Amino acid sequence: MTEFDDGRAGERSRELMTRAQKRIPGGVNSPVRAFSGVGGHPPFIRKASGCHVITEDGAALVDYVGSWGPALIGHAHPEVVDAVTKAARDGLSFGAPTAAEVEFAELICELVPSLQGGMVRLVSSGTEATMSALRLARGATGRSKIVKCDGGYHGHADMLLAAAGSGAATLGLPGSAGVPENAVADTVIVPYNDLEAVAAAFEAHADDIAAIIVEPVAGNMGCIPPREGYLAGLRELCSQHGALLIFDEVMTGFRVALGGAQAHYEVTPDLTCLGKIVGGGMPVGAYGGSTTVMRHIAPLGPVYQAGTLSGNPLAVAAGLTTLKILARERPHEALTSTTTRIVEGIGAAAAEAGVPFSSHQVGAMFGGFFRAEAPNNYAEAKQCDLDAFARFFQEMLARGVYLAPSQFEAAFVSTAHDEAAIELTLTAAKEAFAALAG
Ligand code: HOZ
Repeated sequence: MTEFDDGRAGERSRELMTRAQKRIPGGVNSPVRAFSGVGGHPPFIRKASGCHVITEDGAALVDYVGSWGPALIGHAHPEVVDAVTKAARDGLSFGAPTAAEVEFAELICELVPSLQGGMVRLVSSGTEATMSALRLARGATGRSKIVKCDGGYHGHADMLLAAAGSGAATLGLPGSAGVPENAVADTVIVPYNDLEAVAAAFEAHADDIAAIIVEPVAGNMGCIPPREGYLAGLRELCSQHGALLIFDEVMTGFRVALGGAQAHYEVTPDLTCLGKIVGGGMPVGAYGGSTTVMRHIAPLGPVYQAGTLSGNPLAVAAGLTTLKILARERPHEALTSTTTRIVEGIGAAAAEAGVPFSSHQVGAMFGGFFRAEAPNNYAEAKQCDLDAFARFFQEMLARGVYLAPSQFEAAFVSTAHDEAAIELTLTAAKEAFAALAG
């Protein structure tokens, strides 16, 4: 080992990848993990603690993937691990109501502004949350069309795999094979941050739009914040036309503020989708809104949605404990300033090396772009120098910094990112940009 832990795949990771590729498509259980966007092989992760992941080759890496968002209070937080361990001793799954899920629902509804006085339904992933919220929106309005943004990613339900960001963007896929044309026939695509396009969609489809689903801060085309007035404009258009506004806060929920992006930007959606942090590292998703809308869901109403592992006691223990820690410690101001230091430090390193680079940050999420001007939508994000990103990614990994292996993903900071981690990151960034420029 050098001064930094070289995080590139060593012998053990390569060996595992060779075995994995024989039994798991592409060797991975989710496409971006295969490193197609950056080349080379992924390091396999043995364990994680605080702001570090430890690879099978023995390197300790400063982690900005954070399990793609959930690890806001660091990996393996002792309180969360204790809660899950205790819950496991009491039984892994009942498929029946529990006291803990009631407390969890109450706390979620207290923390997320648009759910105050409303209701929330627990599911097992972000994909399930968005898929169910859209079914609810269609059921509640009696309309069929949905509007989503170009480069927006809301999980892998058929109707949402059109012009999707994240893994689809990384692989350059405009859609997905296996999605019949009629599954996306009612999906209207608009550019992110473009209110006129949304107004035009309403004009074209008048009373047929059930909902607009949007990541209030786009996180799957890199991290791109809403332009001033964009979210408020969406709110207004939806109210005007009787459509529901759905915030996909799977990434932003509990991250950009305790109450998510809706608290940060003070815009109230009709439905909110949650995932990632809400599960504290376990598979949890949730969707909620006012009692009036949520009463359409079975068994109260005719919109069906169910799940054997929904409200699973281990998952609830992890999520509930994580939210209690956040509500108790209120770390968001400190998280934002840590993130700002990192973003500004990386930007300064790029400027010093003369590499065209820009960034966006909202709270504890950020994105760096190999483009002089930070993008405002997916079309602009696609203009980034992807080769430069891939080289930077590999240089950072070689110096012990684990970023998401795609220009079209966001970076996540946790409360466990300490002085040493920040220093290491910024030193690595200086060297990485110098290597790119040289
Ligand atoms: N699409 C996910 C992030 N935006 C990737 C999740 C994963 O590979 O675990």
